[in-house]
Amino acid sequence: MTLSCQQLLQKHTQVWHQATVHPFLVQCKLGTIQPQQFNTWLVQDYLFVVEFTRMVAQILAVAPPAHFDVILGGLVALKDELNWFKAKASERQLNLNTQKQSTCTEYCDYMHSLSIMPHPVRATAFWAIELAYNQGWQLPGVMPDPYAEFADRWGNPGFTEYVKLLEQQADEMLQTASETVQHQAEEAFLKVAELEQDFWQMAFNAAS
Ligand code: HMH
Repeated sequence: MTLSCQQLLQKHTQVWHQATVHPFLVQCKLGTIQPQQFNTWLVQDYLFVVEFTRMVAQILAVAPPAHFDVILGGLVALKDELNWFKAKASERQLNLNTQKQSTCTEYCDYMHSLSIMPHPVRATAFWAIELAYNQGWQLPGVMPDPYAEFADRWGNPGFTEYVKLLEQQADEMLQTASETVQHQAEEAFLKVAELEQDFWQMAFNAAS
């Protein structure tokens, strides 16, 4: 039997819930997140997205040409996102030229470690990373300002559609993957889920 993204979500509901539902996001929705917590997330997520962009570029380099359109669209969105992060940081007078916290480093190192994995594993991780934010920022419901803009960036219908296309691409790659590679894809999904939870917790811990 071939593995699919939906099967991963169904098999690991608990870990995925922990990756996408966190007090950090609940407190954004309630408007009670502390600036120090939010700003920590903002700076660390910028540093994460820089490395994530490199990961996506490397995936493009090995993807079948039929997948280029979606991945190139993702890279264009990341170009915009990196500039947007810089604008948001500047509004808040945050310095982006700073060190990664250990959780952020661990996540970035993990993304780089995927470069030696077979393409189906990387496509699955790519989908999971984007789905985590797509669901995470949507699940709490409409957020108050200034958080609405952040929730919309990853929760908007266009982004949801993009994540569905990434799922189709990952599923297609998994269909012809060996059992070993399918197992590696499942491990990657679980690792992404764990790191997502840790990332929220890292920012949440920045409370004064
Ligand atoms: C930690 N995961 C993290 N940051 C992001 N910007 C994304 C995922 C994007 O989907």
